[in-house]
Amino acid sequence: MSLECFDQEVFNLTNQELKRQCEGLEMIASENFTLPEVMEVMGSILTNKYAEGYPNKRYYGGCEVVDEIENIAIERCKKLFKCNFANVQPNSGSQANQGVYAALLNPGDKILGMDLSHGGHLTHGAKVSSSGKIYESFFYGVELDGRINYEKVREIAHIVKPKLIVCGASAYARFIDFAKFREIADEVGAYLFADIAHIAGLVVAGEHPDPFPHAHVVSSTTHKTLRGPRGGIIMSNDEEIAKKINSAIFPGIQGGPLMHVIAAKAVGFKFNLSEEWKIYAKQVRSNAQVLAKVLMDRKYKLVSDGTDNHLVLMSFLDRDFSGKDADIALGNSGITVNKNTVPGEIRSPFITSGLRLGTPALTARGFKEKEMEIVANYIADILDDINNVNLQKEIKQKLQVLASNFIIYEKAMF
Ligand code: DSN
Repeated sequence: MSLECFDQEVFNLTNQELKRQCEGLEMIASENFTLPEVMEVMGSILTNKYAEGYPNKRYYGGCEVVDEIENIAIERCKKLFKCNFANVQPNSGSQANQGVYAALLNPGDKILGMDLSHGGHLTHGAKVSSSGKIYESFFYGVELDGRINYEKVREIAHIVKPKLIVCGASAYARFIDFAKFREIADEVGAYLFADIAHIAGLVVAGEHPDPFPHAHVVSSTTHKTLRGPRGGIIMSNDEEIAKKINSAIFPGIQGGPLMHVIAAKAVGFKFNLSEEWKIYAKQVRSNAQVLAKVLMDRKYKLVSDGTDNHLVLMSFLDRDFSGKDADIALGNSGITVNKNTVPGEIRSPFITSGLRLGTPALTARGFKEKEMEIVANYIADILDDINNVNLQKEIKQKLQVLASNFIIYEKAMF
């Protein structure tokens, strides 16, 4: 029986979401469009199989086939990140990070990460996350110019003496200097952990400096700039760390791995290893450059005055509207973004003075510089006249026409 016949409610909602994704413009920096082939294997019978353990060391029978699949995913992941070890089992980026901490730290150990309100991530020690509850967390941030001041990181590290330093961010538009972070980590005897969830797709294409050989351990999600299925991965070149990571993920924090997702990760990695991938990643950055330039030409302030990667962070500290207002106005026009705090923030995290915009999903649709220029100008038009609901409606229609020329999924998936 088809899903349509069996559960019309969920079928209809899924189609509604498909329509939303296809008709609107997706500019949330952490979202992307995965491949139909990735979805095909993710929706396969592999979901039925329990496979606690690792290839050839399972606690269940019948794992011969999924062992092969996991080994393919591991080998492709290692090739992609040019490293000796990969664990492809984490269900998410957060669980990957939890696994890294569990492997390398004891409760109460000190960690130093980027402040959430400066572009860091919840799992980098935020007090509301287990990373800030189990471990004693300290933070570095960005300066008012929107950039990490590595000398300040060094000063804080020398005062705090953390056992682990986390680098990586969710809303940072500049390259991360992994070599500099390692220098600092070595000075204080800390592990360097790079969470490259946002930039992994650029890193593997040579469009962002590599965290290896600098980081002791690296984590990522597979669904952001990598365009694979939702999930997490952990990589290292250190044999001892590798052993600890494996035990921390299973049996430490996870049970049976999601074999359908691991297979989908393998399919995604195959795409990431192709020549086509390099072209995509280059275009993501080029589109972000155009977006940044047009917004700045239109007198909008960007944190750090531009971008090196796939995202821009707009600051409305000099405007009489908030990130939330901008998020709503763009949402009314069919452009999905998210409000974000900015350096020197004066509003609450629910209101904010900033907006984070990314180009990975539009680039996956085939948008190039010309289309980005059009979109960026529409964004500026909407924000210039933020209360003009008629303009928002008008632009929404125009953007639907633009989107219809860039079909992301050839046919309805359901
Ligand atoms: N939620 C992701 C992001 O939007 O950056 C991070 O986990």
